[in-house]
Amino acid sequence: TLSKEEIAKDLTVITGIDPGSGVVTNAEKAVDEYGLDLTVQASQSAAMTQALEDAISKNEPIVVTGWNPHWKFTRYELKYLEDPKGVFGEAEGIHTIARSGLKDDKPEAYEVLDNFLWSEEDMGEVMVAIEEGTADVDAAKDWVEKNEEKVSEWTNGIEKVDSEELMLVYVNWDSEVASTNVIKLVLEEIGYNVQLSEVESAFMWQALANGEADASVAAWLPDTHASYYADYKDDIEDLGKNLDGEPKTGLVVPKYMDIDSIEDLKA
Ligand code: PBE
Repeated sequence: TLSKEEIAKDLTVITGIDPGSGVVTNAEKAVDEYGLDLTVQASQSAAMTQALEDAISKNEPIVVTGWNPHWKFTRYELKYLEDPKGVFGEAEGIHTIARSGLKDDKPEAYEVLDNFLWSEEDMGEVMVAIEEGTADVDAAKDWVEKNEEKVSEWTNGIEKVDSEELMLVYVNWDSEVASTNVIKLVLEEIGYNVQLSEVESAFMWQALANGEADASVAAWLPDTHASYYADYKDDIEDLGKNLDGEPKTGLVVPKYMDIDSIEDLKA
C-alpha cells in the first residue's frame, strides 16, 4: 500500500480523458474546491486506461477521472475517492436525447429510442468484449443476438420503415461506444439506415440542437453534462434514462493507495 505521504510526494496530476467531458470539468472543479495541488491533464479514454495499467504495474500512485459502467473496474482493483463536497453530483443517469422534431419526422425511430433501456450488466458485456479485442460492431451484434427478448421489447409493435436515414452522435467513451453500436443495430432492424458520427462532447449536444444529427444515447444527466444541458435544453428533447443502474463518475484510484477521500489528496 501507499501512504498518504508517499502519494503526496509523487503525485502531480489527475489523469483525465477528453477535455470536453463532464468528468474532466468536474475534476477541475474538485481541484479548486478542495484546494488540491494537482493539475488535471486532459487526454483520451484510451490514454487514461493505459496510464492506469502502467501505474498499477509499478505500484505507483495515480488518480484518474473515472466512471462506471466501465471495464476498468473488472480488470483492476479500483475504488472511488469519497467526494464530501458533492462536486461530481449525486444520482446520475445515462439518458437518450434527440433533436426537437424527431418525434414528428421519424416517429418509429423516436419510439425505439424512447423504449431503449438496458442494464449495467448488459452494457458491461458489450464493453468487456470490445476491450478484449472484439470489433465494436461484432460485440454489439453478439449481444443483440443473445438478447432477442429484450430487444423485442424495444421494437414490439413498431412499424418498419423503408431505408430512412438516421444519424446518431456519440463521444468515444467506452460505455457509449457500446450503447451506440447496440442501438444502431436495433434501429437497423426496423429499417433505418443508421450513420454513426463520433464527435467531441460539445458537438454532440450542438449537432442535436441545430438538427444536424437525430439522437444520442450518450447524455449523462443531471450533473455530468449539466452545462451542455443548460446551453441546449430548449432545442433538444430528453427521452429519459436508457440505463437501468447507478452510473457514477468521480476520482478513481487503485485500492493499494491508502486514502479514502478527495480531501486526502491535499498535500
Ligand atoms: N463519461 C462517460 C462522460 C460521459 C460518459 C463519464 C466519461 C463525461 O462526460 O464525463
